[in-house]
Amino acid sequence: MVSIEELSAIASQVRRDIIRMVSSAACGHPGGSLSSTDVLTALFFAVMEHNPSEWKISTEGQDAFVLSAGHLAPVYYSVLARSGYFPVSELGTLRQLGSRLQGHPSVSEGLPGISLPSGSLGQGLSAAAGMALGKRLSGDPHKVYCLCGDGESEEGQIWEAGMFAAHHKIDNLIAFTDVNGLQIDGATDSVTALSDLGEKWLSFGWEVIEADGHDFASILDAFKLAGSANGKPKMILFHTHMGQGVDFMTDNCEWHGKAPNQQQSETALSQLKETLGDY
Ligand SMILES: Cc1ncc(C[n+]2csc(CCOP(=O)(O)OP(=O)(O)O)c2C)c(N)n1
Ligand SMILES: [Mg+2]
Repeated sequence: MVSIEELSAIASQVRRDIIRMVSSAACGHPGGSLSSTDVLTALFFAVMEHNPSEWKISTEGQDAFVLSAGHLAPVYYSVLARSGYFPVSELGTLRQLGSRLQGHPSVSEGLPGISLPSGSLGQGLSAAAGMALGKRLSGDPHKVYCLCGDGESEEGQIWEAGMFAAHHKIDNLIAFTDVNGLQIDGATDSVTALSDLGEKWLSFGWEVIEADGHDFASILDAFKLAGSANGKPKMILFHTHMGQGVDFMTDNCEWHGKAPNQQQSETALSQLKETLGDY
């Protein structure tokens, strides 16, 4: 079992990866990648049943993960590489022509660990619901995890998936939302208010769990609670801060989709401990 100290060390390295990748690509999405780092680190290193060396695109026989908020590709690529899906050195190719690490996850390049392309917001949760139903129908007892953004939850298709999953009692679907309160254009409340997101999911027939997305004990408890087969799909609302770990990016939506320059990158890296070695 991975300890909370180990998870925190991995998360620090993942945050360094994100800064270095986005900075060398000179574009990309650091803000939401940093807000969802602790949750994805816990998921990939302490929660999901997965075996990178035996992974196949069908995800058969393993838990599956879908990044519905596809712009969070940097954190996704880092946790995949650090889990052993592909060489960590490949992180340096983010957004380069011909790279397997496109700006948004793509399956055509054959990057291990990615079973679904995403980036057009709202679609991933529908696909995850279908994948979870498929696992149930084929007798695969594994779960499907899906990360949504709170700004992404302003998309209508999210709620269509919500109705579908509740109707079909897809209880092996564990969705979670990075509730950082911000999106590309500012506060989610000022763009299209989500009001009480927990009440909304409850009214759609989902089990709702709320947790602190920067506290590993709270994150692990939430995933454990979400593991029960009670006939309901699960939505965990992880309360987070955009840009977490880097002081000048924290709670600032300017960093939703902008790369730090060299000096900003050095400042950011000086605030994040190197724990597993840079790529
Ligand atoms: C269908 C669709 N509409 C618009 C966009 C452009 N877009 C990319 S990210 C984003 C905001 C997403 O907000 P959130 O999910 O909260 O992510 P965060 O800013 O927290 O990283 C938007 C509008 C898109 N990718 N897909
Ligand atoms: Mg957001």
